[in-house]
Amino acid sequence: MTDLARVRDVLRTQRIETASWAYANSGTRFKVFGQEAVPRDPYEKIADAATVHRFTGVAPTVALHIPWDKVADYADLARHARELGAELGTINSNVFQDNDYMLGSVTNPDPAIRAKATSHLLECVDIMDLTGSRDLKLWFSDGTNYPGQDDVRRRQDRLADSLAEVYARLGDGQRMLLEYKLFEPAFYMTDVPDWGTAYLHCVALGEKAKVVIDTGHHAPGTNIEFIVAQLLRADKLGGFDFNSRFYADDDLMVGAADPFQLFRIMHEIVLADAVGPASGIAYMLDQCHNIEPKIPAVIRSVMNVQEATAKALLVDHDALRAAQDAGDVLGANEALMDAYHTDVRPLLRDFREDLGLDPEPLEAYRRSGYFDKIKAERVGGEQAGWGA
Ligand code: LRH
Ligand code: MN
Ligand code: MN
Repeated sequence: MTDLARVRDVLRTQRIETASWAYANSGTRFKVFGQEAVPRDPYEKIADAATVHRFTGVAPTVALHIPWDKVADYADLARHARELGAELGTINSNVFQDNDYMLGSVTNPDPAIRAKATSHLLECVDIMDLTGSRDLKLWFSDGTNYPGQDDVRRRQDRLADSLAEVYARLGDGQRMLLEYKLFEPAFYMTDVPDWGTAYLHCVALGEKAKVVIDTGHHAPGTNIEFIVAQLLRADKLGGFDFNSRFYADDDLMVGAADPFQLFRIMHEIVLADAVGPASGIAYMLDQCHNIEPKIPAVIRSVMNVQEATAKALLVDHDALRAAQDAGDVLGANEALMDAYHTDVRPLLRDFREDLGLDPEPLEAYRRSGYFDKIKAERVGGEQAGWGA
């Protein structure tokens, strides 16, 4: 039997990081629909992230993206976050929006362009020193569009050299998280396309290098929880970029397209006793809210992760193990599905009340008047967008 008090204890340790770009305008290559009251600078993005934390109680940190969140004084930005009850989190690098990177960044055939890309990654570590961030997250758009365009192995060597230079710059307590993505913007071959490639580079670098699983970066039908289990075994799971996909890298709200997949992922995490920060696994949202209101969408996403986690915590592990060991296929499946079908919303309402929060974060946010306040305040200036 599962003890509900234990479920709540574990949930209390869970932290979910939100992304600064989730609060900015975003869209597709066809159209970006601007929304009212969108932040105009990193300070306002952090204010929105702090608001999500105020109503959920489990999302204190916000990930920054450099240069989208470039400021003159990062220590001041960190102070601003603390004043609002939040903290700065992961630093995301950007070597994909400069004309020089058309043929790649750290894998580019031109050594001068590779040096430029590596120096940006090093600058991100300098910023981490100022913000107190633990993690540098690296995602590379590098790849080729045509067979023969460049030499696959030489590109891997160039990538390894750049990563090694940045790895050597990491301070005590700092980590490098390497994110993979199957395709896009490169279409024939991506230089870090899968967890195996990311894993090989991380192993070569050392224990401060870990793999990030972005749930939207796989081929349809990929068994992501298998990858989770494999990286957990190897102690190489650095974190998640949570989101949902229907077709490609859709960046929709986590748990919206496939809540069952999210549950299966969290089941592996619970089995490894890795829900809380002590595991060193970072739980981040990497989402874009193109047509829905952004702050409520982030609150909803945090709640979706909590619901999947609560269900995973309700799995009766004794019954599951007994059925597995007895070769009872249906019994084992039932042990898992029983937990998945449980309505955990009452449990989470109690959990929030225990934390001194409103049991219904979305309603509480709507009642709070925060949106009207920022609508009145954020007049003039230019709204931040994905990429600005
Ligand atoms: C690219 C990506 C990556 C993040 C984000 C800004 O696919 O989703 O995960 O760095 O863009
Ligand atoms: Mn991502
Ligand atoms: Mn992505």
